[in-house]
Amino acid sequence: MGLQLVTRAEDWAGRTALSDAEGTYGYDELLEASARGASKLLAGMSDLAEARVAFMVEPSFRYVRTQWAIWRAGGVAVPLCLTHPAPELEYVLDTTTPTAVVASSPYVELLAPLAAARGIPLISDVELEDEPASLPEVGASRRAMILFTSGTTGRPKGVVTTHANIEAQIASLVEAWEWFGEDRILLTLPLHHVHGIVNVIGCALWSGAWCEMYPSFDPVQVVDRIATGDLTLYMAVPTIYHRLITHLEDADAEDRSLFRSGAEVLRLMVSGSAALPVSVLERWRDLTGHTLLERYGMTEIGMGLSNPYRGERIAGSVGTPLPGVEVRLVDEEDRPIADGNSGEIQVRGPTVFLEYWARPEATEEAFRDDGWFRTGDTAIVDGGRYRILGRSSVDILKSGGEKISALEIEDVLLRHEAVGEAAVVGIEDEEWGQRVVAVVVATKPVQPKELSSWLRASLAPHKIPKEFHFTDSLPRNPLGKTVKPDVVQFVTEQASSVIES
Ligand code: MCA
Ligand code: AMP
Repeated sequence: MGLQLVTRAEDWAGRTALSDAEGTYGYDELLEASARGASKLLAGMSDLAEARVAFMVEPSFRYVRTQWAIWRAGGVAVPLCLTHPAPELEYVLDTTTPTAVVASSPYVELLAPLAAARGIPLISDVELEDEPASLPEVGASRRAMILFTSGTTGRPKGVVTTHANIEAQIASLVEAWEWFGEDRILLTLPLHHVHGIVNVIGCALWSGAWCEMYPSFDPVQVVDRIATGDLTLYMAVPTIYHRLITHLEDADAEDRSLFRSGAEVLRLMVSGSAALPVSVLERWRDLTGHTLLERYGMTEIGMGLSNPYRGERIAGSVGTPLPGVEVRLVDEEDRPIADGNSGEIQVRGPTVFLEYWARPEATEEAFRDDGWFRTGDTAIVDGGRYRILGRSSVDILKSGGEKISALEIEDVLLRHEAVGEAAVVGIEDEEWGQRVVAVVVATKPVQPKELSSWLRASLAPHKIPKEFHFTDSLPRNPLGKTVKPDVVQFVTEQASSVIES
């Protein structure tokens, strides 16, 4: 049957698929360019047979061409995070052992020595084309993509999804949110996460719609673009809506009114990847007339729960299971619990990922025998609708929609010669959801800036604590484990004497 995104695109010939800073591209151009890209990657072979291909390309037509080229050649797409420093990129390369790396010009300098050291050929994204060759038949059960996500133990895990998983994730959202060919969506999200890859681009291209791509989020650009009234859909994380609100509240009345008229044309605005504060939902409604549709998802499952497209959207609720997704709440013994009690969310169905890349024990640990995936999120069902209460681990933080492991940051901090003990916590924050904060017991004098630079050399910028606090000892339980809630309290009490990083 072949890849459904590709076969469906053949039906959309003549329609616009994508636009970016460099131009506007039809579905036929995407098909042609990705076939040529696949031929380049195949280099005379008949099938990449699930070989991994890593790529570092900004959100653009060139990104989608590369992704489709990898898929059409039978490879597994490994999109790299554009803000990762060398050590994080090396970790992904060493974990996934790609047979090729594709990079756009801003990233060649950083990637070239890393690829060369591993004997991996590096291909410039503009050179990803060759005379069209015969392309392999790629079955839906084959591995399609690896996305990295932080866990409670060790380094980030590679979440492997098959083409069937991705197709099920897209089909579920297309049905629930009534995507159609006349839709036009603005992408302002990074493309190494499900949110941007599946919910925005995947659904648009599946539906014959038009996706406009910006390389990154800029509130001025987004407000101006929405104000034109050309768009029908927008999707973002709560931090982005918070920033748009701040920008609009500072704008003059005429600009706000222009924006509102453009916003009224949109048929749907979605928020997800982190809890949407009720205040953001309400301020956005005042500014636009839109009640944001909040939904719940996870890299491992795609989207699981959603407020209704038609019908009442309830602030603080993430709604009901999406089409094709089974959801249940269980207690510590995995026994389903009765309505009105809180429990862990477990999810089952075709949208749920295949495995953690090269981590069989982690995969086994993540699933119950009967196929239920353990999300680690707790929720309560109220009148049939789910409300997220939190996560079972205090060491997993969410900042600006990015999942961050406190333990990963602590590990790097503890390698600094002046750090004796360290605890990283998430502090409730209006803009970021949770603000990453480090509490350190120093063995000799050290400035926050030095610790910040130390971390920055190894970790992505969003993982760098926004604040450092110093103390003589960390609160610990009788087993010697840091008591994180007490650390949070210490930070909150210290708020008046904050030392900015
Ligand atoms: C950037 N910074 C951050 C974050 N992003 N710090 C904490 N948390 C973040 N998420 C850092 C920058 O490196 C910079 O630090 C400083 O904060 C200010 O940067 P700024 O330019 O203001 O930030 P930005 O580049 O505009 O990014 C903010 C953002 C971005 C637009 C909110 O974080 C973003 O696009 N988030 C969405 C991520 C996403 O798609 N998540 C979905 C995953 P410095 O100057 O010191 O370097 S979850 C998912 O896919 C599941 C399935 C789901 O449910 O959706
Ligand atoms: P990620 O690992 O980046 O895929 O992030 C998935 C996690 O984000 C989930 O396990 C939840 O903890 C959180 N999340 C996603 N959507 C929501 C939401 N609407 N409300 C609260 N938390 C959410």
